[in-house]
Amino acid sequence: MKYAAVKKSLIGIAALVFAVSAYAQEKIKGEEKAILTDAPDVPPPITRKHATKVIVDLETKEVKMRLADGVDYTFWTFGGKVPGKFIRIREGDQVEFHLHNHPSSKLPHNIDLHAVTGQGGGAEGSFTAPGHSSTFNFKALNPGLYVYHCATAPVGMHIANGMYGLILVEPKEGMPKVDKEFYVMQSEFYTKGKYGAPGLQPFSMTKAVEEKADYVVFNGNVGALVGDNAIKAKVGEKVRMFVGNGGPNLVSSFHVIGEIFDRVYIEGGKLVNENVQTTLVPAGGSAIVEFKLDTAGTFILVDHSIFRAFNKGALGMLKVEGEHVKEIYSGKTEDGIYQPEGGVIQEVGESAPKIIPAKNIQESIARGKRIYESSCFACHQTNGQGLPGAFPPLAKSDFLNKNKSKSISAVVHGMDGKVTVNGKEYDSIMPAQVLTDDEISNVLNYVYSAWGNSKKTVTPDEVKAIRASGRVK
Ligand code: HEC
Ligand SMILES: [Cu+2]
Repeated sequence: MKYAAVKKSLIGIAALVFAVSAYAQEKIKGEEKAILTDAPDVPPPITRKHATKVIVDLETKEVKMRLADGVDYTFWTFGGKVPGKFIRIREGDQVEFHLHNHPSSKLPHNIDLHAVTGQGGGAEGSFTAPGHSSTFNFKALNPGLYVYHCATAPVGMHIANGMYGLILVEPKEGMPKVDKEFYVMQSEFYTKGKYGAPGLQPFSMTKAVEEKADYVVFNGNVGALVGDNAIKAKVGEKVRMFVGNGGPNLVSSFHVIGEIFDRVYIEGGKLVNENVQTTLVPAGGSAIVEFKLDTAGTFILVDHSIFRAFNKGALGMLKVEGEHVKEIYSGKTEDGIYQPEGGVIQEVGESAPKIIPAKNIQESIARGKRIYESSCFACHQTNGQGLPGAFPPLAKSDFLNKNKSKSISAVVHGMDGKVTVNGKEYDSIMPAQVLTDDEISNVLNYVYSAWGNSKKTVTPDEVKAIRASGRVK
């Protein structure tokens, strides 16, 4: 080899070695403050092509907030809400983390980020007394979606009270573009009283140890993603959900009714599975699910351990606007009566949750809306418009607006036989609704207040009387 050629190839090797080491230890360029968001919002995708120094400021705070209608809880939080703020950084970033513990806190707190490589995941570097701040640094070595949580003793209690959130470490090459991103985190609460028991509920250590959760919820409270709080998207859009599970105990069988996950980043890592119905999200773990919206509708997020969804709060909604593509899903095309055994009568459940009555009509209507959106909308449709030939409308229904006691009776005792609503005849069956007197008064107050109806009011006592007297003919 001639001298020049040797020199050239040596330069080549040196350049290669430099390139490889630069890849392993990407240079930190610049500095920025992390944008943090509350669920269900997610900070914007990272567009920079280099690693940087990211400054994260997170505050721990103990706050009294709503857990369910009529039920409050003293949550311990990262950033004032449950789940804690969503943090988004890039692989290779150098993070300067500041944990501030609000002076009003009764306890010290810290943070263990599963995205951290190092003892305790940041826990002992961040142990912070009330009214103090701690700083520690870490390098984001592995891309993925990670849970963070408080790890101050008793750890279980700090987590059970709401101290968890998600941190996304985007891979260097970024993530594929989608139209909407959402932050959904499941967790459970263990309270002294049963589900729905009113007032400020203290934490129950006994139930937590026995793993007997009273509440299993998405985003920190019952109804956080229901009705007006539902997450929204349009037909044709691609959505991505960053799903976490704070536990403290239960694993989640995360499922969206009426959708199939096109892609799931299993356990929030790199491996992608396709065409998944239900994905397991471990306590202290995550998953990223993606799907394209092919037709309009209300898609229900659940933990498919299904009593958690319908009896403990693990239910959310994704409302998709746009075209109902009949070829993909026709909706009901026909309804006939089928009654081989002469019909079924449903009994009112004895263990129906006890909730303190609404304080005023506004509160009753607000509660009623949530009941409507879980108990009635499947038949009477989202805006009370009904379904021709099958379910009569409640919007501007002459029957409803004229016959208060018959309407109460329909909900309490069920209804069947021929009925004419707004000039159209229906001959179908409405099953008795498994709801308490309070709940029925709330839902009817909502129905009467909505969609141009007559604004009649219904009290729990009126419902009680009709429950006692039997079906109103
Ligand atoms: C499983 C489907 C179904 C569910 C769920 C349901 N309904 Fe009905 N509802 C019907 C049908 C069917 C009729 C008409 C029955 C008939 O043909 O006799 C009806 C009739 C009614 C009527 C009287 C007719 C009218 O349109 O004004 C009212 C009021 C009513 N429902 C309210 C409710 C409320 C409030 C809820 C929720 C708490 C509810 N329904 C849940 C199917 C349902
Ligand atoms: Cu804590």
